[in-house]
Amino acid sequence: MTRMIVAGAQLGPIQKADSRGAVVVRMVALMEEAAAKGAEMIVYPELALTTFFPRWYMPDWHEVDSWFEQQMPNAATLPLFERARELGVAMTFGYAELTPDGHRFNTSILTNRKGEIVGKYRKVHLPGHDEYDTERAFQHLEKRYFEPGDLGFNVWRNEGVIMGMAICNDRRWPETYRCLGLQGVELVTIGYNTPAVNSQMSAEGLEKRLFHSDLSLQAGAYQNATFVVGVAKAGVEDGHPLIGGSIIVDPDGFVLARAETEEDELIVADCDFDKCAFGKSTIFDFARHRRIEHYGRITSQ
Ligand code: CDT
Repeated sequence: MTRMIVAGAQLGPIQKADSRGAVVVRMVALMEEAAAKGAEMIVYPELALTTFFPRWYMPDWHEVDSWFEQQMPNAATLPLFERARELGVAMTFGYAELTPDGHRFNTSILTNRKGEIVGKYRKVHLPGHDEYDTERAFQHLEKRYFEPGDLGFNVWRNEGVIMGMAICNDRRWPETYRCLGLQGVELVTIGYNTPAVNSQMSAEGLEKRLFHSDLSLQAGAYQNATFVVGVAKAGVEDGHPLIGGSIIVDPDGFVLARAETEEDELIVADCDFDKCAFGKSTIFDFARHRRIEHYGRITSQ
């Protein structure tokens, strides 16, 4: 029987001027709260160490690179890794990755309870645009600052649980969960930074954005018989509002825990991973019920 208390560590806003060190102090505080509640796994948001910098157009690539990490762990994040090892808490968090050969990715890593990195994911579905867009109320330049991830959707058996990662916009695509589901995933972790308003359509606001986030996470969980943890960076960053709404979802698609604020806030759920087996062996027994001869269009266009 595999049971684990899983925590989602929603972060409130990170301003442009906030240092990584200051953010890590906040992340450690949430980890200590999680450990006190018995959590063995903690999930932090996408780009957890900095403000959501893709909202800013930067012509100077030196400035761009100041938002990226060239090593993980590094001096700023080492205290987080050390505290994770001391507390025996596995974790996942997102950051902007600059590789030694100059590639930039929107990345997340997964550690075991010894603070060792066991998995890495690079965001596949990059939203937004790659040049300054005068038509938008604000920019979303992920396509300028990141390349599409080159690692695919993988899973790792970590601390007895089959875990997979995705990042923000990935949560809106059924293919994300299905690629992980086909590998037997039991826990999908997804950090996000989602603007509370649409930069191209003024009528869309917070309520609809929260609904679409829930809808995507709950459907992904149910249709793949897996737990899903979606964790926001929330609140107003330098005048730009991000949604909260972090949730932990069970394999039936029910929400087990939900963040109520747009601040640093911990949510926890006692996850019985044996609950994944029923869906995986009945209605979503992929080997018996999928009809792949009819799915060609999904990968051919
Ligand atoms: N970070 C991220 O992927 N955000 C997107 C915003 C889409 S609007 C360009 C999201 O899907 O939440």
